[in-house]
Amino acid sequence: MRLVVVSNRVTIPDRHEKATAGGLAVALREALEKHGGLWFGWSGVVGAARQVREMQRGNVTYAVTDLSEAERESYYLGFSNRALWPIMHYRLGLTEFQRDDYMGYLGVNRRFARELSAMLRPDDVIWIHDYHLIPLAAELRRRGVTNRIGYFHHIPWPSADTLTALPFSATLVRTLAAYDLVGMQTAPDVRNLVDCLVTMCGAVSDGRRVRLGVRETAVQAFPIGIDVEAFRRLASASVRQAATPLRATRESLGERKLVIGVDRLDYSKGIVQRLEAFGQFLRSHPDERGRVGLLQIAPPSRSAVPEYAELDRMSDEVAGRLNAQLGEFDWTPIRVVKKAYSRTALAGFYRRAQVGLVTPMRDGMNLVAKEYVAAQNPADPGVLVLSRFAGAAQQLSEALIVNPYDTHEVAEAIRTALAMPKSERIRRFELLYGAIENSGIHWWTQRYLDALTGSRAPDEAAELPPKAKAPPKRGSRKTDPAGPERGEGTGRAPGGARKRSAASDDGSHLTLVR
Ligand code: ADQ
Repeated sequence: MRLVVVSNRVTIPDRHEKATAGGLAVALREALEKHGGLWFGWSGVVGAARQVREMQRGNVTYAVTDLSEAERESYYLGFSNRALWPIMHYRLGLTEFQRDDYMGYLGVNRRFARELSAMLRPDDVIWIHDYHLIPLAAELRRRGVTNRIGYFHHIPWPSADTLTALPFSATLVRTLAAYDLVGMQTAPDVRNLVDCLVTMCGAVSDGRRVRLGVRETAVQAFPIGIDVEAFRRLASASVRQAATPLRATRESLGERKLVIGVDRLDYSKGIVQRLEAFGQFLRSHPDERGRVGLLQIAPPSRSAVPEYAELDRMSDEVAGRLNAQLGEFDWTPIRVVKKAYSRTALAGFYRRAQVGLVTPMRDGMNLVAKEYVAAQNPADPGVLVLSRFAGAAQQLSEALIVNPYDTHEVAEAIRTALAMPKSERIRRFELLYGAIENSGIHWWTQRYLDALTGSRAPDEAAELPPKAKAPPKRGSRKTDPAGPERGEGTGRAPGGARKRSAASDDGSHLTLVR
């Protein structure tokens, strides 16, 4: 079999084979290398050239196509990011539907199908990613493609009640029946999608398989993970490096504690609400003033969409107001940094922070939550505060789970996290680490492909990860002892086992460019 991956954006690795992507892109690339493969999608370039360009890297072909300005406007900015993204995140008020955008979305999917089908071989297994490309399999089937085709949906799937507000939603949902396997992040997403297929399209389902007309589609949850070991090693390494932002942060913070937020600047991530919650925490607990700071790292994304430009302005405004109200001449409570950092620097920031504040209003999974856990020092770990509306909350129940709409609740969770005794922090960390380690990115890729290729029945393949190994033993912490000064970077996991790392410091920030 040859693997064909399709995603909205394709980033071609540079000639020096230096990785230029986050965990998901690296894992997909590895799967492509294992089977030999083709990665197809938008080059990221807007221009007149409409020919597919192919580049060979080892046994993987990267095939990219440009979008015209009109296609970018309608397919990408319009229907994908002004209609589908908000409605899938339950933000009906922000959902803007334009018929022309929808037509442009269908048009690009049709064109992708035409270009891709010309490159397909009979033994190809096709794996399509994300909401930009929902109708792609239906368009491929229309062209006579009979290969196995899977889809993975990286963002939440809303209830039928919500989705029906989107014009043509039933037509769009129906196109999912063209897939052999549809993967979702969580069990609630699976339930919502199956319900949509049944109530909006008249499908018949046993909850896991959906029959619509002559086609049968498996719908399963495959919670995405990270390369835990690789990220842990990056975090250890970052502590040893001399000129890292981490070192500068340590110098500028001194003994002060650090709360960290890391997100694309996106309204689904709850950044403004998080800043307000931190302000509330300082107002409710004046004794904490001057002793702790919030570092919010938020590189802008999709700036051409007005809601994102507005969020950019609002986050500056709220941080400025809170700093003016609560700051002192020698202490700034909130720092908002709008740039992307290397993975090593990011891992170092996570490790330095006593609290990871991950409070999206809705999120398919949220990999930052998992990265924060992976980066902790097992002997003196920080505490994860996590929104109940992140898919990750389904797995990471030992985090402090909060409702991000409740500013007071988040504020109190920050207080609880900062005051948590070390023994309790270690207990929670060990359980969280076990959870992410047992459902890492390689597990995810393999399980999905096993289910898609039929080498394992979909139900079985999507079962929960192997039971968490026994939590790392306390004694093993001497392999990764407390504090950067005390023997960081032994190359060992909390459990003490030496493992191979697949990571490198790649300087990029997003998993798949959105
Ligand atoms: P995203 O919405 O992009 O992904 P997330 O899962 O948190 O959200 O992944 C973001 C990635 O970007 C993380 O790996 C993070 O480290 C990185 N990143 C963010 N800010 C950065 C910065 N300033 N510098 C460097 N790196 C930065 C979508 C869905 C999620 C789902 C993923 C994967 O919205 O719910 O978890 O896909 O399926």
